[in-house]
Amino acid sequence: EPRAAETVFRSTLPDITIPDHLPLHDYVFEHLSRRRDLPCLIDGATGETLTYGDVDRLSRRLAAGLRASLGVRAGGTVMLLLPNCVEFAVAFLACSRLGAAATTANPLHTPPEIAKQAAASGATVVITEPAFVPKVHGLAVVATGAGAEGCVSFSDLLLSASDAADLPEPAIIDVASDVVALPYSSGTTGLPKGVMLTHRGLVTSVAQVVDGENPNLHLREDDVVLCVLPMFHVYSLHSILLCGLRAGAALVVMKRFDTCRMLELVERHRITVLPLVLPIAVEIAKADDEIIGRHDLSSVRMVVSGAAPMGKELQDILRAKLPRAVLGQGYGMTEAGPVLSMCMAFAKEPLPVKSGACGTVVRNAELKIIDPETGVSLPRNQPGEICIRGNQIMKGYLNNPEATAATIDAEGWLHTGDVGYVDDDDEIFIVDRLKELIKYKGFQVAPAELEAMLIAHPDIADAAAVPMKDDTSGEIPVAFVVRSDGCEITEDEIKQYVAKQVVYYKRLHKIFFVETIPKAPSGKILRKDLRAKLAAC
Ligand code: AYL
Repeated sequence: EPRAAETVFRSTLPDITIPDHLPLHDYVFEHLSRRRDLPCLIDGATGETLTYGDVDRLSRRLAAGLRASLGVRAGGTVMLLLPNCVEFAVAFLACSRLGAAATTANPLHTPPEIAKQAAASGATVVITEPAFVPKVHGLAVVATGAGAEGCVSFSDLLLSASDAADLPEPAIIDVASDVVALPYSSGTTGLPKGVMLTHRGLVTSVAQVVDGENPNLHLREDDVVLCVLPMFHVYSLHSILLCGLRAGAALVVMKRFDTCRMLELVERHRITVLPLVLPIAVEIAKADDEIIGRHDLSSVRMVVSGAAPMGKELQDILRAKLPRAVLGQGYGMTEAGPVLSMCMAFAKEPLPVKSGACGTVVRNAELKIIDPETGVSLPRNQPGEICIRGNQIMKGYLNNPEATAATIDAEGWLHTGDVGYVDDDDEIFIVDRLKELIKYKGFQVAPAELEAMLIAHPDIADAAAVPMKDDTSGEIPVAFVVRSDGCEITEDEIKQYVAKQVVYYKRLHKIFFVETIPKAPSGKILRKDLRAKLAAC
């Protein structure tokens, strides 16, 4: 029986030609010959600047060193356990050159969290800072900086290859299937899984945003982009590092966020593009006009927000503080490659946008909104599950065909678990989330991970972790807990028990003791009921 025509939304910009033969590093450095002397990475702490030529050379040398000293080869996996630093960028590009995958992780993760990802990803080498070396076990460790005993030194690896040395023989990369980045994400359900992003996938996603005659996100060679969002997260990896390099912009790399430091750097380097997340936007909004007034922020022409919803009120406050800047959102999901939509006010030929919208679907992609019950595609202005299709989406979850099949359907549509609609001007508004994910300051917290931990405690009979709305963090993780018979475990004890095992952003902020956890006959937790309970209190 023929199916009714689907309502498919496309970019209002025409499709572009996207290279489908270049590995990621060759794609971002495609224009290197005329950019060798342009600034590429600026260390925010020291002001030290690496040019495009420097970054190209260092990444070649590191690749040669990783191959010669640590046996990293095509098909291998390297874990990057680094805060923002220029070494991150060099290491990521070196892995790309080798045909190896970089699995990125937050260095503040606990040793068990790191061990889990290292084992699941198949990483054989980890690149980290001396301070985090004690957290890593069972892998070869490369340490940046000085003074890490028993490790291979990052700078020695750079020195082991001569300046002239290209790779002895370039790695053979199959751009359509070889994985270059392997971030971890829990997707719509369950525990974190390795998201396989291929060379072609990331090239496509970067091109969709910054390439073409009228790029959707217009970055230029004279732009200076603040890189304070962590590059181990796909938002910064894609939309700052890779988009910035492709466009030939300079990136000011900042290790830790601090409002005053950030304002200083904006003034000193004449930063033009500020990619932010909600908590940073809140800090700027809260900052005294007196402090803001002390700095010349007139260079900022674009403020990009992504990774979590940002309300209209906050956008309005920010707009007043940075009157020369265009403000807008990008919408992404690790599995989607990552960007689904980008604000059209950032285009070379900008269009007006509405507050609260999170962009228009990127070029060379299809987006549809489906009724979550029936799967039927919906017309404009009707909310439903957002689905996307195109070469940019993930290849799948590593070693997990079931989870892959539950996320990408037989026709190639990736189901996001986000609820939204497309309005009359093709702008996308996200209004709800079907998936269980909790988003704290843009970071993912997988309820399944917290629930497994809670249920493992002998005094806890059952538990459910859910998001609670929060003005500065977006959402905070909280839990409903059923105590085991006769047990008196307290809220504080439970919070402590979890806090000891997880990175700071997964900590539980509140515990609600209940008699039972509401569940469907299938055993699935009725998270909507719990979220409704929270909204009422
Ligand atoms: P993940 N508004 C509302 N929710 C959002 C938005 C947004 N602008 N962006 C992301 N989300 C939520 O995998 C949404 O629920 O990727 C989505 O499914 O950690 C989930 O976060 C995905 O979380 C960009 C802009 C990348 C954003 C990103 C997203 C990275 C977060 C590149 O330029």
